[in-house]
Amino acid sequence: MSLDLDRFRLRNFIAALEAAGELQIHEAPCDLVDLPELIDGEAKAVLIKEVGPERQSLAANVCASRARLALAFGVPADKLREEVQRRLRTAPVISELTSDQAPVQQVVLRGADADLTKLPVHLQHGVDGAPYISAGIDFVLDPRTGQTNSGIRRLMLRGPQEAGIDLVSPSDFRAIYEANAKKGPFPVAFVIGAHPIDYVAAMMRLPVDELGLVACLRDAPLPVVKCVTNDIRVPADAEYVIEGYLDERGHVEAEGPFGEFLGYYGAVKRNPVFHVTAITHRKDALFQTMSIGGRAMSRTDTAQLNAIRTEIMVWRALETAVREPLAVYATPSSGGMFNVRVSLRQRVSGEARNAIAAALGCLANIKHVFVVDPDIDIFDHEQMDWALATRFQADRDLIVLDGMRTLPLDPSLGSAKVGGKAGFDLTWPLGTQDRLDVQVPEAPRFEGARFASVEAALEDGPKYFEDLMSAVGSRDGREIVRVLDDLRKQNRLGRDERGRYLIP
Ligand SMILES: Cc1cc2nc3c(=O)[nH]c(=O)nc-3n(C[C@H](O)[C@H](O)[C@H](O)COP(=O)(O)O)c2cc1C
Ligand SMILES: [Mn+2]
Repeated sequence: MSLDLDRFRLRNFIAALEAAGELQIHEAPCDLVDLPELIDGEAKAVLIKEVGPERQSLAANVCASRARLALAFGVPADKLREEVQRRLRTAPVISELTSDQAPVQQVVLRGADADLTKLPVHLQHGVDGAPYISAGIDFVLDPRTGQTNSGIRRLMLRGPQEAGIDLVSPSDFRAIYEANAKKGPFPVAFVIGAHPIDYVAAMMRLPVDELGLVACLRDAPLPVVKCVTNDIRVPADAEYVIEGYLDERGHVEAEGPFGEFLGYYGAVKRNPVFHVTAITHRKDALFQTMSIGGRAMSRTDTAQLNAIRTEIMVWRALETAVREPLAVYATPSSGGMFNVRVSLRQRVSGEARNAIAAALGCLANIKHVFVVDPDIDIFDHEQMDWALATRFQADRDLIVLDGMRTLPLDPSLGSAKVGGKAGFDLTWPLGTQDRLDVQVPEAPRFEGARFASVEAALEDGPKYFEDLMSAVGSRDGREIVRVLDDLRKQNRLGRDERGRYLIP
């Protein structure tokens, strides 16, 4: 099988971003301290060509917009969820390469040469515990199943060969580590610098081999290579791999604070320690960093990656809960999970509320769900605001759930262990649609039947002013006002309850 080892290379995707006008390039050499200013809140992806004394290249914000993620999957933004779901249904093909065939092992560093402090890792936020590697995809083997598990996990530098890893949130990796930690060092490999698809794959939490998941989502055979210091297989076309292990002491060392994905700092936690055994990389490797928190949430990698996962989980729940879901949107400004919008075509009364219950229950992280009829574009903030303002009665259409399992990191929880969730039913009650006062005004269309005169048209039946204009082919309308005035003076004009003119 011939494999294209550049097609899913981060550098190539960066080139595609440049062609699409989605890339900000910084040619001038800069220091690590300059990075936040060049990256944070930037709407485009960023390529910094020469960072630090080693003059390494660094990419940032690569996944931090839906347009760029859609580009990665080769579809328009509004087809992204559908395309990811289509690819999830395909069969994975994995092809193992030898070390000398694998671009990511062109350079192999071991022992003291495998030095985290030689990588372009910067302090992202003022109060962070140390510089963090924020774009690491971890791969581990689950001894129970033999499958590879993968996720995205941050690493806080503690020294040339040591880093803190955040394994506090419930995850497959945490469960696998905790089941095996006592047996000795637990091997793990981190990929840094990868195609956005690989990051989307790492965000999925499906009980399958997650190397296979990368292959499925790429919709192409995945080249893998075995690590040089353990048995884990990783994508062979990545930019960097950091190999090592978590030691058996478990959650013992201080990790954090860190600017988190809700837009606020997360506190210091007790976490395991990662030890480096090797670093391998491409010859012209491109390092990567990810934006996490702050005020420009919708322009962070984290919120955009979260949003896709949330939308897929919600869609699955909606498919079983209601007949005709149409679209789902997890707003990136809410971290891609807290506020979720759903549009659906209600077939029977109550479906909107069922959709709310399903969405709020399917993921702990979902806090508020807004459900609308098909005419509202859920990606349009103005239309959503209008729907909330005009289609919602708080005493009738608000569903509040208390004592729910939510995200412990939510700062509004205070010290509570469980939290509140709410659903907003912004749909019209079934049968309302005929009422004129729920019809949305649109420009007149003048496309009704033709008649010899206004009078003849009115004799045919009640008509709106728009119909009368089209009835006589009027290009003006004011002459019809005069005809109606004459009829009214002859006591031959009436109006019905909808406002249509008629001859009584
Ligand atoms: C940029 C980024 C950083 C993340 N960092 C962490 C982290 O440090 N710890 C963690 O538990 N989850 C983190 N996550 C979320 C996990 O990667 C995600 O829940 C993943 O699906 C877990 O996979 P697993 O359950 O297969 O282990 C991060 C997500 C993103 C997008
Ligand atoms: Mn998993």
